[in-house]
Amino acid sequence: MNDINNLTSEQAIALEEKHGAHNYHPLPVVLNKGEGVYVWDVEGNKYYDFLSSYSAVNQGHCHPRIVGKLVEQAQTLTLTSRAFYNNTLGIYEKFVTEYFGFDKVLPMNTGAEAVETAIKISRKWGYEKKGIPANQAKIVVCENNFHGRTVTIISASNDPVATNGFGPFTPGLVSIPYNDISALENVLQDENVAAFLVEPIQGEAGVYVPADDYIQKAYDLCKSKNVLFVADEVQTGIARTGKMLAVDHSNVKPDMLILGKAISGGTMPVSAVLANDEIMSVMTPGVHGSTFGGNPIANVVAMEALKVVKDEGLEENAQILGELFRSEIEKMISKYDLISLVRGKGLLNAIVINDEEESSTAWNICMKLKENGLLAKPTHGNIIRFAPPLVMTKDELMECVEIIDKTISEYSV
Ligand code: IF1
Repeated sequence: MNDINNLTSEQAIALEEKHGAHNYHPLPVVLNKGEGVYVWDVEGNKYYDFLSSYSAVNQGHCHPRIVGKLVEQAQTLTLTSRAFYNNTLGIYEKFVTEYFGFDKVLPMNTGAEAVETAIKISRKWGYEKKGIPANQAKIVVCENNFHGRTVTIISASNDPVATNGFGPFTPGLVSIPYNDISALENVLQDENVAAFLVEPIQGEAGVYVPADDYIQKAYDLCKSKNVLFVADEVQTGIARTGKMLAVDHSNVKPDMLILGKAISGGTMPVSAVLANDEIMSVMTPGVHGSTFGGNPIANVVAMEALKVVKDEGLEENAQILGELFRSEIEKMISKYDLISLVRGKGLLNAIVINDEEESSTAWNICMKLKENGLLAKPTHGNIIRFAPPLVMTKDELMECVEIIDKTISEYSV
């Protein structure tokens, strides 16, 4: 019964129900294989993966080059801790800082860890470089943000599901409306603000793309007030929005860049915080760290994953296929009342279902999409995120469009 290779979906779900914490409500599909844009369930059914593990498998599932480096390093040296040097970390640090154009990188594991790291660096910079009085530093965030699940990060959240029952919360996090320049201007009157932490596109909130000039104006405001502009590109980065970074659409270079997810091609937890020396110099020996941060497997995997993005032209592919996808969905909007709008950039898109947020329509549509061979999941209530791997071809995308059209038409009758 408990043989990984002889498990039915029902058995797998029952095991998780009995033995696992119930902090998720997954779609009832049990996957056992992934390759490129496809995943398979334990009964052998094949699906297009239109979630990409929330933009972690931008390079496609089990990319042979990335997995090859993982296996090779895993058979050589997996972990040294940072108590000692190793032959991969310096090479990786040079590679990734030159790749994104920063002086230094602080390697971590999960996205949340990288966000926490950026918050710590911002505060320490605020005290030591900006002269903010001790323990008075403020970090400005946006309403409806998603930056992770730690207590400090949810202290910046206005989502009751993410916060209820987890207090007391970390002080010093100030929330303003997203895509509202005057709100940012007002809050930056406070001289104790050390940083503005922002998603260039709010993913979990429902793929909210701000006004074209929002990021640029926000950046300029921060610079005028000696406030760090910190971009959380954990979900929008690594070519997802049609450029290497979502901030590239605004020609903005953040003071601090937070990466995660697809920096490893979805093979293992790898994250990073990048900044220039004036900021990163506040991180002195012993002030911060992590057992697995910068481990040899992560280092070689991340280098290969980032090379694949450029070698396979994933930025341009995401840009082209994203425009095609949105134009095809726009045709459906004119055909069906069920879809009220589509929004996104590159291959980070979402459709809004024409029903109450509390309705189960979006979920039911995702269940029908599954029956028709495509996996997607609602974000909040009536919004369905569509984010396939960036290696998808035009023909594969058009097949997915047909599946979505068929599903919506079936559902609309
Ligand atoms: C889950 C959401 C997406 C992120 C941004 C930091 C993190 C995330 C912009 C933290 C992580 C993941 C978490 C994952 C589902 C997914 C997600 F639905 F939770 F909100 F993508 F929108 N910054 N997002 O999107 O990175 O610690 O997870 O590595 O199941 O919680 P992490």
